[in-house]
Amino acid sequence: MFRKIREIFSKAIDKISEKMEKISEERFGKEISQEDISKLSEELIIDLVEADVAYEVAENIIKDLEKKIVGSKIGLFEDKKRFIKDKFREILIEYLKRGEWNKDLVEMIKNSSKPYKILFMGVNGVGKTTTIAKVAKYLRDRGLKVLVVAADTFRAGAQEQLEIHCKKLSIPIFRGRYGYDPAALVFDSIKYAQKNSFDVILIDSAGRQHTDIDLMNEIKKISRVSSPDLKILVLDALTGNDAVNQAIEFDKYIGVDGVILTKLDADASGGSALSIITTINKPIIFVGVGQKYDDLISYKADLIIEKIIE
Ligand SMILES: Nc1nc2c(ncn2[C@@H]2O[C@H](COP(=O)(O)OP(=O)(O)OP(=O)(O)O)[C@@H](O)[C@H]2O)c(=O)[nH]1
Ligand SMILES: [Mg+2]
Repeated sequence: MFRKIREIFSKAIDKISEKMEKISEERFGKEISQEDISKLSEELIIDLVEADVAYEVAENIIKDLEKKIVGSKIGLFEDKKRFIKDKFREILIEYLKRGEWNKDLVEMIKNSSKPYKILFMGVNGVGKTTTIAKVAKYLRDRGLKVLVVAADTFRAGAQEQLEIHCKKLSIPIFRGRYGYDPAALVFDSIKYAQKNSFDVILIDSAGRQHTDIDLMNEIKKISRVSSPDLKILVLDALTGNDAVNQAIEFDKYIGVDGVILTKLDADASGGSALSIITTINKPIIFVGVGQKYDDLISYKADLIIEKIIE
């Protein structure tokens, strides 16, 4: 997780602080100029882009760094490494905080009328079904009565896949026939949940490309019929910058309240995750960090920064 990005920042911190050490010795009491660091800045942008950070994100990070250090005077005895590290940390924390949700899902569900409805959507294979199983366990373990709704009536095996998860977790599932209108199935499931006083229903939907108008209209219909309390877009950290387009399109069609970013554990570089978090302009509710049910954590900027800056 974030291994490559961590190496890049660590190398950059070393190089920039060495340069500052030299400057403080050679030109004691002088300010750091743009010229002093422009070559190192360029190198860092290239390294970040090669590690899948979107160009604009890399450029913005560097610009912010330059703003913070150009013009500053570095004392001979000051700890330069500490100084640069702190600057990077300040910048990245500000970027990563943009993704924080700052809400308590369990409290939201408890304080809402029953059932609280959560719709999960996203492109094929991003991890919707697995994530639903994780969220179902998370909520059940916190005392809520959870119903999982298998509204993927399209892909062969989709219902059974979810059913296997639910069996393992002893969580009830609402199923339908393949080929059945998913919007109608969701409508039925809500009535069932009301009758049986479930606190929350988690609706799994079929994977769909954000460019497929028919399927986007279908999810729009599911959303209209069920009027979810929370619409979650599941994004795969490995998708790279296309995830940003997915977020824009799903938001345009259906509206996205929050994101779950999966497969952070499989993203050795971390560059694409960093770009996604800082550019989609949506809160990240959870991140997926593995294939086990407990591999789901609430997103916090502090948690990510620890992985990026040693
Ligand atoms: N390493 C890792 N793998 C994950 C994570 N989340 C999901 N996966 C894996 O990603 C693959 C696809 O997961 P699914 O849950 O079937 O994805 P989906 O979005 O429901 O797929 P469709 O219904 O076909 O669109 C599975 O092999 C999961 O185990 C994660 O956080 N980390
Ligand atoms: Mg699925």
